Amino acid sequence: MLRFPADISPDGRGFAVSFPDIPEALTCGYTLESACEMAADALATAMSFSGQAAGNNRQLTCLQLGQARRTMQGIAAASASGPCLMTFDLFDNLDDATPATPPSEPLADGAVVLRGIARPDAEALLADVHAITIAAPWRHMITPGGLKMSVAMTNCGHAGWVTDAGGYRYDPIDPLSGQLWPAMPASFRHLATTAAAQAGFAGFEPDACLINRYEPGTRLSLHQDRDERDFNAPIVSVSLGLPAIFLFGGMRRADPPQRVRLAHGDVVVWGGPSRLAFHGVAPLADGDHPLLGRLRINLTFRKAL
Ligand code: MD3
Ligand code: FE
Repeated sequence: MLRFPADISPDGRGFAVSFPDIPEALTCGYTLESACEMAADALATAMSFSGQAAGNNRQLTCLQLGQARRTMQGIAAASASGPCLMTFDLFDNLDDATPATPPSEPLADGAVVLRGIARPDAEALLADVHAITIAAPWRHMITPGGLKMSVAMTNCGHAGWVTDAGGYRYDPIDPLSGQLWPAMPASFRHLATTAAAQAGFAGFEPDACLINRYEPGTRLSLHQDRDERDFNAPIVSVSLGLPAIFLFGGMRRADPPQRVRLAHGDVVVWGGPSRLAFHGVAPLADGDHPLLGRLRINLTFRKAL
């Protein structure tokens, strides 16, 4: 029987979950449930991208993974609310326990996760994304260093974020079409302003939305968002489709990042001191989402101008 331990996270505020022999699957979460979900994702990623290098654990089937996640969620729901040290069996049958996902979690000073709040709007948002990509198609931009980004991007609003040999900037014109970027749909603006207000940023008026498309294996390396004029305005991010492990670092590139699972419908408001933190996205694990199949789409709302 495969066993794995749960422990108090290094910062003492949440939980850490690890698998024997799979160091990539060590994850921390604010709740045991989120730590377990992330561990299951990290395990899936390790299996998809690291082959069979490190032993039997990588040969778990997808079916077993689903079962593992349900079991871990069940244990999380059944456990006492305080941090505890424990070891449990991966395939214990605890499927009856229904975990309650907390509605919002403080991630860091100024950063708030609003779990699932975009779910009811997801279909409408995706229809709008589709319409935007007819006028402003997905493209893989080139970094100033000459590397092609693995994440495909487009924009809407009064300005779009672009990168090419000349550097990073916001441009009112899509360089691909020579036309203005498509207008920001009402569905986008409404979600962004509502989420910002819930997180304490009433009056946030985004003028730019960068739309990122991830396929399995694609990633966004650690960076800061510094191309906007006013760092006092927050950034609102909306995750749709396959879940991702978001890497949330500190003010220095070398600060070790927290791993935060962002799933379909999760909205995060990044303001205050977190606004200039280093952050990125770990290589996307493969999966099959009911609305988006093998894709993750992320919207980031910004006050750029
Ligand atoms: C924390 N996008 O587009 S969204 C980006 O999932 C970007 O596509 C990621 O980083 C994605 O620049 C992460 C979450 C996010 C966005 C902007 C931030 C977190 C942030 C800016 C400052 C701090
Ligand atoms: Fe960013």
